[in-house]
Amino acid sequence: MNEKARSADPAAQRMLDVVKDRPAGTVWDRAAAQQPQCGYGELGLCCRICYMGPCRIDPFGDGPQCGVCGATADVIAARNFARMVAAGAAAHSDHGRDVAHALLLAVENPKAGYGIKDTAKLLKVASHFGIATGTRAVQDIARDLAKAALAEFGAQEGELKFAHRAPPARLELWRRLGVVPRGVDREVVELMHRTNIGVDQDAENIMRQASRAALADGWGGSMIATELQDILFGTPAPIRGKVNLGVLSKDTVNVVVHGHEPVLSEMLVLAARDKELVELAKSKGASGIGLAGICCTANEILIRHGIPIAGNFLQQELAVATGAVDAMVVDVQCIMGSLGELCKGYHTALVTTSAKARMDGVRYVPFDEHDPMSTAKEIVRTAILSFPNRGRVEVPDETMDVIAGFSHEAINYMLGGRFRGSYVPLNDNIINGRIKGVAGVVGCGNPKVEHDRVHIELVKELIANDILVVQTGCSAIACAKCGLLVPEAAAQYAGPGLTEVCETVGMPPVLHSGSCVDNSRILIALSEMVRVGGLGKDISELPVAGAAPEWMSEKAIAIGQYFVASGVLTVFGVGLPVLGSPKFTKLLTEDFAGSYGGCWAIEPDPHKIAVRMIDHIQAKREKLGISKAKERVLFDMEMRRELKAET
Ligand code: SF4
Ligand code: MSK
Repeated sequence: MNEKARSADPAAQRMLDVVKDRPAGTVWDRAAAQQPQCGYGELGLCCRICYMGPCRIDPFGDGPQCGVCGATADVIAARNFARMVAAGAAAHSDHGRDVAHALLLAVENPKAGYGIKDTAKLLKVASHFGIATGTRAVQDIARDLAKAALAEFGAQEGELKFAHRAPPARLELWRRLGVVPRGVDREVVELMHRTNIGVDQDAENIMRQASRAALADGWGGSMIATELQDILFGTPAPIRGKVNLGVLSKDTVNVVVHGHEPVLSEMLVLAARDKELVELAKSKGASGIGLAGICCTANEILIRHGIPIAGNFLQQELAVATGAVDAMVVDVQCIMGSLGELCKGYHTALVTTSAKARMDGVRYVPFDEHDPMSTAKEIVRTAILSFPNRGRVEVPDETMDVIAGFSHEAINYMLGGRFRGSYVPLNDNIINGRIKGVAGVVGCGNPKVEHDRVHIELVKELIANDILVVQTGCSAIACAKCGLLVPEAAAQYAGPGLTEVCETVGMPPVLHSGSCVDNSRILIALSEMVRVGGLGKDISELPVAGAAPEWMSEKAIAIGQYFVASGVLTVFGVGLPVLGSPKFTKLLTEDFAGSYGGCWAIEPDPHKIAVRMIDHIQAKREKLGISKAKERVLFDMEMRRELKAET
């Protein structure tokens, strides 16, 4: 596979050329070495849940049609899928739990250095939890909120508080279906129990619990993470930043943060500005200290501080290969196991910081939550000391401007003004047809498909059809790199209606809403669109759709399932490990539409994903009676070739 076919990003292509002959290789080389990958696994037909197995089902019908225990293809595929939901929900929710701990710490140990940045949001979120506010001290309200949020993880009965933010019709539907989450941990544990050997052997019933666990993620763990992070570190508002490997300055000491949780990176932002450390960096010949991010930690510090992003998931190794990363600091999730060996071939100091995510042979600087600044300073000092050891530095030139930070509140203010913030203008523009609908395009990168290509082509086609796109995670980074997340992109790529709205408000046609846990912001935005009125009584009636075009993580599956269970058509690119069971596939892609009003779709081709989403949005418009005949802008081969040439 040549470098061009591996990535649509010229900076990544350039780095792939640079590392071509290096023994360490990259994720693409390892993906190639894995070919052909296990067909049973691809189809969801392999089971290793107990040690009578591993078992596999013959998809052609000639070999075994059930495992040693008698589990069928339907049950095996459903159990595998449900366990991905459980793992994804656990990851997001454990993040949420840590943020709730940080909020408690902010109150109980002010010396730790965390404070309450957004008091208005504290009061609002406290009210969702039924916590008295009035004239009470901020610290007391925050303490109560932190404790109430922590209690949401261990609750055994009842309903998660944030589930009540869903439109009443949706909440009622969940109640009828028996999927309103109780406690976050309870739903994940029960799902793991039910997918053990010899427990739940009905795919539909397994997925009922999978929905409950997924909803516990989206409307529980992830939403707690997002909301409490905003309270602690500030609610994002539109902010300008830069993105791509070119942000790594050759002259500064560069610290790259990678992972997901902002509790340390927030301190690194301050440590990188510390006068003493800046002086130390200068004494080693650097012009200063630069901070940049990879993956979702990058998104977190971009949306709050405008800190540049060096790249998305598939670029983590390429960043090290520039030779300009003096320290890479990682916490949890999406950190490639190859980094340890890779960094040994460069001067880069790799530092793990989470007790939950250590790497064999890699330096561990435990994150001290009671004194996070000293951890942050130690890491920056480590980077400064490794700066003089730099070898050859080859940083691609590419950088791109990005406007990020479109939280639910920011969208509110932007559209309705600071004092009468509201989604009314958004709904009005959807009803009058300037904006056809809203699409969430999110998720990872995957070497099974050309890096960034599917994200970019899909999003361009959506905005050309006047569909406002909201993004998070590595998908947002992919589109930011090719210039879609700036206001000027509207005139260049968007349809006339969307362009008019964007130019009036001064916003990009593609809104960056944050990290993976911030998909919960999209849930809140959808609920708000319903509440404002004119677009039906439930999320499933809205002209909206979602996609994860280059997904790879179990977290993406949890996200997909909570969007589906919230009533949204959700299209996954690459593939889905369920196709070995036609019955289970039908449950996900057809039957769910009947029960939840949202369902999965599986489609690797960006153009076909776009067609599926646009047609869905159009059908919803027709149902709402707001459809004026307008042809879909069909991207013919010529236009698609032009797209390819541009990216
Ligand atoms: Fe095989 Fe059943 Fe054990 Fe799975 S649970 S490995 S299908 S025997
Ligand atoms: S970081 S989960 S690769 S989006 Fe959230 Fe990116 Fe996917 Fe990790």
